[in-house]
Amino acid sequence: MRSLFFLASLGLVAAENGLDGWLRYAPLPCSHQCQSKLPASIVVLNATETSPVYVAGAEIQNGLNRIYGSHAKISQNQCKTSSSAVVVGTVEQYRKACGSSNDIPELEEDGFWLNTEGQKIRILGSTERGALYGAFEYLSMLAQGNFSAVSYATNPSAPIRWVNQWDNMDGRIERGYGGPSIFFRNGAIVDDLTRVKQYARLLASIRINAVVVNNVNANATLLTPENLKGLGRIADVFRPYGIKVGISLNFASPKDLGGLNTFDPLDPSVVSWWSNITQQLYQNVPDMAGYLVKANSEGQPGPQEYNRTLAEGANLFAKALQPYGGIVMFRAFVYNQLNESNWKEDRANAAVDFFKELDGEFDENVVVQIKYGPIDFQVREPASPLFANLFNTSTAIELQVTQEYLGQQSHLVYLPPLWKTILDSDLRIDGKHSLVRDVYTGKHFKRKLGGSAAVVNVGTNTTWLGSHLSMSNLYAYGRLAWNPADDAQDMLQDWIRLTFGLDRQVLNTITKMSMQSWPAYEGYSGNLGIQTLTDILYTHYGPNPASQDNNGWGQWTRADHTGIGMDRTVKNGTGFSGQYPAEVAALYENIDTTPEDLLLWFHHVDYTHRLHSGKTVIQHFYDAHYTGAATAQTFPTQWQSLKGKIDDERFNHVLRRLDYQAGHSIIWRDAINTFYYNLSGIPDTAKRVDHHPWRIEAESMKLDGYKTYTVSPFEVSSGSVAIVTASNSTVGSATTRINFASGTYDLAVNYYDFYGGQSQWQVYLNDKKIGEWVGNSEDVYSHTPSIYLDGHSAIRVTFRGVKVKKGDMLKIVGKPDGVEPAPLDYVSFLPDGVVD
Ligand code: GCW
Repeated sequence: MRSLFFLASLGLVAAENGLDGWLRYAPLPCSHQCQSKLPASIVVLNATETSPVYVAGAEIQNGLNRIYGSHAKISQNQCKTSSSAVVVGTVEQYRKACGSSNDIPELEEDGFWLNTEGQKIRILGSTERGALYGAFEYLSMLAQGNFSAVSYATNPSAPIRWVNQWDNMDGRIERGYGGPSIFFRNGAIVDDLTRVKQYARLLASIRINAVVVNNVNANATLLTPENLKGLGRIADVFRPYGIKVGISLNFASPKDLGGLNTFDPLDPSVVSWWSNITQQLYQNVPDMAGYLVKANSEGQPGPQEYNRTLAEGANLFAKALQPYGGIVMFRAFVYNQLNESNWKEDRANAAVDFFKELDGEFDENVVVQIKYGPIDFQVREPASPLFANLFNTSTAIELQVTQEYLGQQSHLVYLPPLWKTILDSDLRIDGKHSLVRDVYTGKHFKRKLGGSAAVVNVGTNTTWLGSHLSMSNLYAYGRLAWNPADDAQDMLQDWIRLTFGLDRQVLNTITKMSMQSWPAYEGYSGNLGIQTLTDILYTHYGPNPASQDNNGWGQWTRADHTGIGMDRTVKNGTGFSGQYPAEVAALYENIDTTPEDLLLWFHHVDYTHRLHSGKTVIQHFYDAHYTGAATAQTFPTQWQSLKGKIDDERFNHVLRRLDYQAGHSIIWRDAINTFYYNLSGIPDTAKRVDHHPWRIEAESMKLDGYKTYTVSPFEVSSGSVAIVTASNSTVGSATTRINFASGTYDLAVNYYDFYGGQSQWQVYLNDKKIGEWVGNSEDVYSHTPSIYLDGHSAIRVTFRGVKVKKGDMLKIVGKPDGVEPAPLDYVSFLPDGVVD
């Protein structure tokens, strides 16, 4: 114990790989006051080792030991209310074992009461699950060095607090950035479920009560007898943590797997097929949470193929599940391909168009699961108007912890501030206060069911999501599912203390970076409600604004030479604004009252349209991209100030990503600005866009073994041209004389690193090697790698403090590997404080 503190005080913090997430129970000093508050024993009111109450006791024992080195013994079922003990169980178990007690408040389902009086601690849940939550809450206090006396009850805002994994049966994860599946491999459930147990522990600690283990783009083979058994094994691992298992279904399973000639939801053979499969599922998983269904969406089969309504489709499953108490989460993410030449067409209209008329037709155990915005997890969207259009239907909100459109965990983006813009939106239903969070939790329309689901997609990587810092999003998601009114920064700070310790500077620095991160990302990706502007036709990662338009996906910007934005007004556009209740509709209908961060979501305007600030839209774009990227440049330096305060393993892992993000934010900045400059012809009043005084283009260097290459899209390359080796076995070199004034510079090299090879580059100054690197980013970072030279593979490496003399020779040698021809875009010589 003592030696650990000694090491910590020397800055030799033990290496950590992230596996324990925020449940590390890192050692803390225990003062006299702390000693007097540590319970000597733990009483568990259920002795069955697989019960959540027993798990709670074991977790407390482990936590006390790891944090404070204390050795509390677990005793079972005997109540020691007066001595130094923590008692954990349900209220009912407590009353049985310890006699009646009238100080315990009324609790709702899964709620708990935490009562600490010196060394006497009571953690009582309305259910065993609630007791486990209380235990984690108590441990969270201890791990943050908090010994205050508390006595309070807390209850969940809603019964549905789920996560959705988009894991495929072959072990790959759709939009997964943390490695392959912890559940599946080669079409079957994995044998070793150790990681599943560790995931269960993390999820239980943030009060998640169900996990859907497979992709909504579902494979019917999950329902083979062998896999049903495997699901049973998964459920057995989750059960002690109070977590139920649910599965995604493929609507066509009766035909594809069952051999029927139809999957018509009203056909009796289909109905009995599903009821039979459901029965078999419950034989294997007696407490299964239910089904998640994506139907008639993005190529998935559904009831509409038989001219049945989506409600008829949902009710098919609802009826099969009803006898077992299961529920159907039916996704509202249903839309068709559209024609952009029709000014009135709009994918944003789809959810209300499809679901409003079905209100009241869903069975009681159906919950319509609605993505937070009308399109698809964009950097900014208004709240989905469907929340204001279902008066007699239970709903849940769908969030995305996995950062599909938000940097794919290779960029730091703390999401709760974005989520809060939706959760706290007042929809003014019937002219009355109606926050989105009161709608989906069931409060507003007085519905029993409701809640949240988040796409999480953890994988086998020890960081779970691909990056240590992105775990704050998972942590905060759980907190918001319990209480959507929680504050984004408060949740973050709890997570920081639990994940990185109690040092003030660590707390302040990570808080600052995280709170800056979403606004920065919005700054350098898509502004004023135009969406993320990523490549929607490929990996959803790097910049490609043109990909939004001229296709049927309906994520249009309608950008042309004079203007940009979707006219979603009733007056002149797609009519989308009219899907909101009157007051909100009026707000969005009028360009003067539309919040400016959603201006281009609702209105098509000229680039010269003036914002309230007096700036034009185009100038706002330019400025926001510069400001956003400038903020990202500060992240590595902010992080570096924590060296020695965080173990090297996590410190370096994070630093590498932040360095990468700083470089990629410049690629974003330049691509988007160049694209709109090119389209509008309107120059940046600050003369930054397409003006790069510190750059030397690779194509302008003396090339040997390298040739020029025209990059597509043009805007992701400086000057739209890069260089690649003449063949995939030729070593190339690019040489140039340096004409900048003698001095010390940071040397940035922009290149492309894609999947399918690990090229090597070396930089020489007057024939002296000053740096080298390998194109292995596909193994290092978490985003989906590209197989092209594009905005996803564009990347920057920086060598700091390089001393150069005017007239020195710079040479870069590139050695291709596989299909990757050691591509180079440009170099920048950056004087102190310059970002170019
Ligand atoms: O955001 C899109 C994703 C798809 C996903 C789909 C959905 C699972 O790009 O990968 O499919 O949404 O939510 O169904």
